Amino acid sequence: MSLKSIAFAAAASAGLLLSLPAAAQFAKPEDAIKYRQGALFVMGQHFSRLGAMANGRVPFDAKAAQQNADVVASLASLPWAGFGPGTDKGAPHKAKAGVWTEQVKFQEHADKLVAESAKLAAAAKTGNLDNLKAAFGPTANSCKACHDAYRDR
Ligand code: ASC
Repeated sequence: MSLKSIAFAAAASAGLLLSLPAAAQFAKPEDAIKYRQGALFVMGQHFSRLGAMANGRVPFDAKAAQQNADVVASLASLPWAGFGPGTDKGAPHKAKAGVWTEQVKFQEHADKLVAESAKLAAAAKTGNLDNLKAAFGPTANSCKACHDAYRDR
């Protein structure tokens, strides 16, 4: 295979992934539901560890903060593909119908988390607790705003 055709194949498969309906990336709706729940769960675990530092419940560890924030920022863009059409059923979950009826607003919440968690990771990289604290609140608010609007209690 020539370099050119490899590049073409790579671009084509990237384009295909982007253009496929999200549900089509999963074998079945249950997989999409588990995927988004898994990504959100792992993110929550690492975000809580940051919260413990930001709120003074555990001592600040700059390296751990950076690692946790990097995980959050890396995972922040993942869950949303798991909310594609047809993934409102197939396994137990707490997502409200608005996820599928207000896709633009839901996506805005997702984008907000991606943006805030990128700032959080940049803040953690400075190794300064005050920077971490300043970036933690807005990120937590983006979690909470979406949960309030789109997650059942
Ligand atoms: C967390 C976590 C969330 C958010 C949210 C912020 O640690 O798991 O969902 O923070 O509680 O308000």
